[in-house]
Amino acid sequence: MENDNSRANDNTKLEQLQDHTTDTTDNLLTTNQGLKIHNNQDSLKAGERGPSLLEDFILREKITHFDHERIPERIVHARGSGAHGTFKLTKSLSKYTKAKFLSEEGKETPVFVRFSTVAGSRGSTDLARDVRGFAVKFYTEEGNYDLVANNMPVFFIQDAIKFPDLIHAVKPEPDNEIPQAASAHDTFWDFISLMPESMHMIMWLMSDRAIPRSYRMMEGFGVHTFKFINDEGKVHFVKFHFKPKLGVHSVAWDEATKISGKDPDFHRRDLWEAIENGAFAEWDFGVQVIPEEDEHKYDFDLLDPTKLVPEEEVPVELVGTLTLNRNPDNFFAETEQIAFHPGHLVPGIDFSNDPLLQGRLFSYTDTQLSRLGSPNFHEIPINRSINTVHNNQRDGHMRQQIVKGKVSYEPNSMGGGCPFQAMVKDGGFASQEERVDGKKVRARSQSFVDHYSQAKLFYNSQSGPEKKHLQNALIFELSKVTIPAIRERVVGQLAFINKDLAALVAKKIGVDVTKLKQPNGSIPADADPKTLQSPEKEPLTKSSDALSMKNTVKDSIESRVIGFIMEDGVNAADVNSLKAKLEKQGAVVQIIAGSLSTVTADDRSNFIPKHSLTSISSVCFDALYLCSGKRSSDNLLNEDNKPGTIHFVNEAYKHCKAIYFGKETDGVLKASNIANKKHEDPAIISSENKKSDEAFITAIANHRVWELETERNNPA
Ligand code: HDE
Repeated sequence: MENDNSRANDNTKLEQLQDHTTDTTDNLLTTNQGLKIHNNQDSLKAGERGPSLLEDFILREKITHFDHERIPERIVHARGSGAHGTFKLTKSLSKYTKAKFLSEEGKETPVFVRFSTVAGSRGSTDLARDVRGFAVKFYTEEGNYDLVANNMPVFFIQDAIKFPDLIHAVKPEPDNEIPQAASAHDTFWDFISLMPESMHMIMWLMSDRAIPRSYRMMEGFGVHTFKFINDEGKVHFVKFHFKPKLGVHSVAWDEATKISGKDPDFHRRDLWEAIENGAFAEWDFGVQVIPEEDEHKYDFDLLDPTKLVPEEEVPVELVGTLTLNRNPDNFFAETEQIAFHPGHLVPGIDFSNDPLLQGRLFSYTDTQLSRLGSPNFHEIPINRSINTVHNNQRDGHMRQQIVKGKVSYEPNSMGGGCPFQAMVKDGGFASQEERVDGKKVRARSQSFVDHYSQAKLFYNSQSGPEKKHLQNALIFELSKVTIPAIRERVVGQLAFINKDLAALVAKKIGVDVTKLKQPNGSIPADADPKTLQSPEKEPLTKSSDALSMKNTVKDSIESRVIGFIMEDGVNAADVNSLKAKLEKQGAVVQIIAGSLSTVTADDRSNFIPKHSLTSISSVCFDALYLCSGKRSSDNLLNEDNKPGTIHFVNEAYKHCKAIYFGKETDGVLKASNIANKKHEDPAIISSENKKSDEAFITAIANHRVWELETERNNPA
């Protein structure tokens, strides 16, 4: 695939960024004042061995800048990676919304997307079991529109007032700052055990969605219900979706923990390399649209962010494509300094009264003030709107814009009344008029008090292997909880979702289910418990195909990383032919050998290994090819290489990956666990298979044979 940079550069936002981009190539070193520096090796001293002089402004400038080059990391979502791209509308939504970027078919809007984990620090591993952020900034002609989304469609809590509690519980514990980027600890599960409303989200968090194979293989969800408003002022409720063209795929938890050691930047590297290689990441953008009059038609409240709208009840209409096609030039200037805010709106989109969303509307600007340090953060190049900004706000730290004239107030006559307010017909934003009557109360709607039905829906919708992974995740996490009463309370919560699940987990974490006295939820001291009891309710939709990754797209091997294991004597013809076929379909082939020394093939041609058996492990690959050639196979089994080769193969087998044994590699097969396989396994391919190359490609596209996991993990 060719890297189509011309396409990547045709973008108004990128043009704007060019004005702020510099390149040191062929330039002389200067101070920040533009003074050319003659000596960058020695500070100014009183004598060669004497003390440094205060007058050394070059030393002072350099050290001072260095001393201040860190800013506070994001309080949540600190670890992230971003990329530029475009959003192309394929189907007009003008009957629902007047937002211009959603109205004109074919219109392209520049975007910057930042993916993130939530709990860990900036330097933490990408493979933590966690929710992923999926924040999209659309640089529209009407101003910036931010869709600050996650890779899971629901959230832990129903009201923003609980967010600091949730985050304090999941972050490292305050006395010893342990553990990093992990929810498997006492405080998180203590909080969860007392928050029944979290249980639907817990099902998602314990599922494989929390350990994606790639940022490019996860969905994005706006979570809250938003509103669309069209030209006539008619309102529809809307839920936003991004569906990855490559399908939704995950790694196994055992792999996740190992990748965290072998390559903690796994997702960041994957996104970066895919874009550099021209394998642009793509998502379909979709909406679930609900007429305003249907607000109360469902068995849940549309304003409750712990609920999703099943696709069986409201199908997702695909209306656009999001493509990420350009890596940032500078991580800090772009990915770190980008500032998202769900309150960055354009006409035609508005908020619902979801109490979680309402609280977010305060938080995001507030946090930028401490993170980026000034109310002028909108002037940082990555945050600038492509629509010019005119208002009477002025001054403040690091102000960049030079606004001419004497007038910075309104109304004014001295400035001719400018800048004028915009009429609605000229694109002025007017909040959707909504009648709101009510007593001032600190309370929650009774329509929010169903905490288990959609948790059941999610669990019921999972395939067998997905359920197993979810159970194992709960067992892993709860086994790290040191306080028995917390483990008991969580099992009590699980029992409201599925009794077998609760019993299974209980057995593994030392909880006796027969002795549980489980209160149905946490009850504030002054509340009437009856009004807060979550009912034992079944969801209207019993099971939803869209919630299982089993039903995802499995038709592509694009950008899958295939390890070719070889040694001297490898059959060059077979290697080159398979490599060409895989690369034609967009896969990435990487050569692994006993060492990084050049491999000499049977025809005296050479292969240069990218990795050695000891520098990487199978967890960093999607599939393996044991390259044809008796001599290569024998060399892979010599005293030096055998442990690495066999570990590689056995581990890939355990993780349900496709493994292809080329000609005359029986020796490796026999020495591995695969020799003992008892059942037909479509992802173990031998050169004797008919159309073996094609069978390998199909197996890679299928991602993993999760259904054979038990068999593959018990080879003897
Ligand atoms: Fe956020 N969230 N959040 N959040 N959020 C932040 O803003 C907050 C919530 C999400 O890549 C912070 O700039 C509150 C839901 C993403 O820069 C902060 C509440 C969803 C990102 C903040 C929520 C999100 C953030 C931290 C509950 C999914 C990363 C730094 C009321 C729909 C954006 C920052 C990026 C970041 C607050 C809940 C998504 C503190 C108070 C629900 C993807 O403002």
